[in-house]
Amino acid sequence: MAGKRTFTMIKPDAVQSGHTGAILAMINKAGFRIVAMKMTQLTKQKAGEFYAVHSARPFYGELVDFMSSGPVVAAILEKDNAVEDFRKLIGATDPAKAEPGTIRALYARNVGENAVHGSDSDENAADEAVFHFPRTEMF
Ligand code: DAT
Ligand code: MG
Repeated sequence: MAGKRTFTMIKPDAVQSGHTGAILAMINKAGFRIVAMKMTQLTKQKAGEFYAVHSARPFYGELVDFMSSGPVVAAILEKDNAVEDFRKLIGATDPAKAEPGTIRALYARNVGENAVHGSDSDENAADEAVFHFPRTEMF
């Protein structure tokens, strides 16, 4: 399955603003199949583990607080070249630098509250998928 799957979360800002449906429509229109999906709220502990790679960064505390501040929609997505194509669909981390028409250009508030997560490699996509979903909830 290398290259076929990525992991995403619609982040608390976008869920709270009512953008979940529009973002899922963009994901489907771009040709991704939903393999797993749920609405859930991360504990601070779980948000901290998910973003552990950023623990030395100055924004880590803010990131963990934000990601645990409200519900997210977590999903596994399938498509050829899923990781790279999804990163293109979401746009740059900072919405001010994101290509027009990307999910972040349309819906992100700022570099911290940026509407969606997308995995950055096949290996991380697989790790992030099993961090959130048991195999029995992947279809
Ligand atoms: P991405 O989400 O595009 O993969 P990343 O992995 O570099 O970006 O960072 C993870 C998250 O951390 C990002 O979505 C939002 C937050 N973040 C990154 N850079 C930031 C900054 N300069 N200030 C505040 N939050 C930041
Ligand atoms: Mg990243």
